[in-house]
Amino acid sequence: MWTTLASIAAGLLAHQASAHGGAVNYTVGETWYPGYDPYGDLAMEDAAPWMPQRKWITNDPIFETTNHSLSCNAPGDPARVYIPISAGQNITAVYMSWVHTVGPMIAWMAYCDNETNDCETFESETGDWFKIGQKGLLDGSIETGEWFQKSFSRWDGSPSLWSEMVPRGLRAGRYLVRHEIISLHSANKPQFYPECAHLEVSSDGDEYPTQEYMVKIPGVWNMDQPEINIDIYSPDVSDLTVYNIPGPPVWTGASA
Ligand SMILES: *[C@@H]1O[C@H](CO)[C@@H](O)[C@H](O)[C@H]1NC(C)=O
Ligand SMILES: *[C@@H]1O[C@H](CO)[C@@H](O)[C@H](O)[C@H]1NC(C)=O
Ligand SMILES: *[C@@H]1O[C@H](CO)[C@@H](O)[C@H](O)[C@H]1NC(C)=O
Ligand SMILES: *[C@@H]1O[C@H](CO)[C@@H](O)[C@H](O)[C@H]1NC(C)=O
Ligand SMILES: [Cu+2]
Repeated sequence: MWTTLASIAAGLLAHQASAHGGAVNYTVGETWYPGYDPYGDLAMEDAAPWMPQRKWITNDPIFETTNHSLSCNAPGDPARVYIPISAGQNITAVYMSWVHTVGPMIAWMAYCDNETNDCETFESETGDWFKIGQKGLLDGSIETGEWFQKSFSRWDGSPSLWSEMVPRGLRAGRYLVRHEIISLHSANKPQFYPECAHLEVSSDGDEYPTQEYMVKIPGVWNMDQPEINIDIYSPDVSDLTVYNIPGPPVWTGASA
């Protein structure tokens, strides 16, 4: 049912028309899992029994840190299957023609914490979200330096890949995974690009992060945070060579 690498490049090239972007596929090992294409056949995607991604219908960013769609985008309807993955494996999000260059990228997970551990009935806003990985400023200065957000993009429409590891010791169960790109090229007007998928994690581990790693989304970001409400062109910011990614520390598990 799932395709492998050979067939993908042509499909992604067709998507360059729209600006902004988002995660359209996931990979685990050699297996590709297609997600929503907001400019594709939404009726087909809504009916697709193989859909592992929560629904999103536009490439446009979310601008408000309090927006109720910040957790899993809009409209955020639940996925219908889980991507199988083992603790310690990488989940890779695939973007089409990502065009922005400045700002952090953060991968999050949240346990679908209800009676049946069922992500299909789980409201993403109620989740206890923890970071599993993040990528920021790799080299140079905030305004003109090399951010992962710039370097991961292939620019020619071929798949742009972003991998983070599901922490090795994480206990088994069904989780949401959330890939968030924050773009900071507009002064004091941050843009949030989140997409979520459903994961079925298998594991021999029994670890779970403590409260200091957990946040609600929305909730984690606000316009009092200097790393979020930032003017990258202002003289006291543009030449800085350190950008501290805000939010809780990344949880890698005790056996990382
Ligand atoms: C990637 O996702 C797009 C958009 O949903 C889809 O058209 C394409 O077939 C997917 N590619 C693979 C290899 O799954
Ligand atoms: C939240 O973001 C969505 C998607 O961009 C947008 O359609 C909606 O108007 C926003 N809601 C509020 C309250 O700003
Ligand atoms: C799962 O949790 C959500 C709250 O996030 C709740 O609305 C839903 O009814 C729960 N489903 C089950 C089966 O417990
Ligand atoms: C898995 O993800 C980590 C974190 O980004 C990365 O350092 C590592 O190279 C990835 N491994 C593979 C095999 O992709
Ligand atoms: Cu954009």
